[in-house]
Amino acid sequence: PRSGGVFYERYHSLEDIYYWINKTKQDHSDMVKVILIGSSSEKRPLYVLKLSGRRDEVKRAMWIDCGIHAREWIAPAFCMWFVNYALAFYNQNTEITDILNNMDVYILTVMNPDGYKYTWTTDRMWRKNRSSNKDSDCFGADLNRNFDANWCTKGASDNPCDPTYCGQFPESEPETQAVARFLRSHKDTVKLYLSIHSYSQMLLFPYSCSYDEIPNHNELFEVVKEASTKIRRYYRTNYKYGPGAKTIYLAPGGSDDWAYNFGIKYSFTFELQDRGRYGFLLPPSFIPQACNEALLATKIIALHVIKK
Ligand code: ING
Ligand code: ZN
Repeated sequence: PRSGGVFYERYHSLEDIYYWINKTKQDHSDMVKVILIGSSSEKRPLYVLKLSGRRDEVKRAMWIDCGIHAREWIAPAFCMWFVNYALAFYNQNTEITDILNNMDVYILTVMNPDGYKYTWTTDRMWRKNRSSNKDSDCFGADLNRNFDANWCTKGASDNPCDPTYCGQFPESEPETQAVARFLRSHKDTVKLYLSIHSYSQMLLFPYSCSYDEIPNHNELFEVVKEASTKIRRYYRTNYKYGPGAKTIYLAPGGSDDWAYNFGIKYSFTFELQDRGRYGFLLPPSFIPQACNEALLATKIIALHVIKK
């Protein structure tokens, strides 16, 4: 059996994931805390797992969110994979030990629980959250168009019936607001922001909301280039890398651009497997490799931030 165990090689229902969060906290009470950061528009709780290694001085921290888009099932699977790996290999693997001893890790396993639930029950290809829109019968806003970064300009839609609907105003959605508020209240410690999506195999950094080049472009470019090279060497998978607007498409209101402008200078979006053969319907047999690729990139970036 692989390190993840068969549980982590499957996709899980929302109920299973809530159960898993609670079980993980109970089984690892020394390293894991659960923080309620808000609730979804259908009033489901948004729980963040806080992983810590050495429990001494004030530490820096990193943030990972998964499942901002409902249909991207590999993303929550990665958050679970990461937590399992970190807890299993703390004090066994030097890299994860280094990371956890120098940074607390905040993990939001399913940022969009209402949408995720909806993809299990009703529409597998749903992307947005499930909030009701006034003056429209269409539901949901795109949480990755709802952050305050060139909000609702070219690359987003102001039509509630579209999959990239930006919402009524920046942070109009409770899920967006919960994440932004948490990061605002942890401004001094969170140095690295990571958002997990699929598909297309890319390691992206700001900006997606404009073609402007960020001040530390070269540094972020070099670190994702190194990650992409290592992934290719270890797993023979190609990941493109670069700023979002040039590498994938112009997309305002994204979380990584907002986090960057807010002051988190290491801010990334990963697009996991695949490149379109299965797309959002990535078979469970691909979970281990897809997650290990993202884990490798996460380690490289986190270790870079620690060394700075
Ligand atoms: N891709 C992202 C999207 O929200 C993205 C691309 C990255 C946009 C970073 C904005 C910022 O469209 C997917 N697959 O969702
Ligand atoms: Zn996405």
